[in-house]
Amino acid sequence: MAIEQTLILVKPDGLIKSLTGNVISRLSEAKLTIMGAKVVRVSRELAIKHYEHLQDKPFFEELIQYIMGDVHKTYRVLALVYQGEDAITKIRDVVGHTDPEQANPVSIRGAYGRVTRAGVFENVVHASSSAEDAEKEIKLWFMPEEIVEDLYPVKEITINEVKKLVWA
Ligand code: DAT
Ligand code: MG
Repeated sequence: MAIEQTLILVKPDGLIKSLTGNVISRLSEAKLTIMGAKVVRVSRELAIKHYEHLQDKPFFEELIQYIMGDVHKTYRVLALVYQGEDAITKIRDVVGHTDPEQANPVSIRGAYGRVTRAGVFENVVHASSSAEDAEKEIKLWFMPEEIVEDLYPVKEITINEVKKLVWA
């Protein structure tokens, strides 16, 4: 068994239903270590990159609108990085099947997810499905400084004349 990292997103349906605490409690059953956490307003660009592999699916546009928060009018997701032995499988077990109707009722998606009449899986959470996906997704959602340890190799760059917001 290898030490793995995994990206978990509590999607907008999870936030609007106030399920964040429940989800984190359930994730803690996997006995992993939390490495990063933040609330993100998802841009269309980020949504498309995250679901790149599904762009030919008929439900792609609905999926993008769902993760961006357009469906639930709540424009935020909670992004979490966990690390530990066999992290990807352990988290996927707690999270459950992609389709909430097929998910084990005691899994997060089985307990809290639903399928809309239009056939969209509102399944509350995302969890990485392989080590390759996890690396791609963690690098997409987090900067190195937002994670408590360098999970992947980093490099230092110097950026000149970059505009940045600071507190006024
Ligand atoms: P997972 O989120 O379990 O890794 P996935 O990567 O195949 O599943 O798909 C990403 C999301 O797309 C999934 O959480 C919900 C949606 N989705 C997948 N298959 C679907 C389908 N057949 N109908 C509707 N939504 C689907
Ligand atoms: Mg997936």
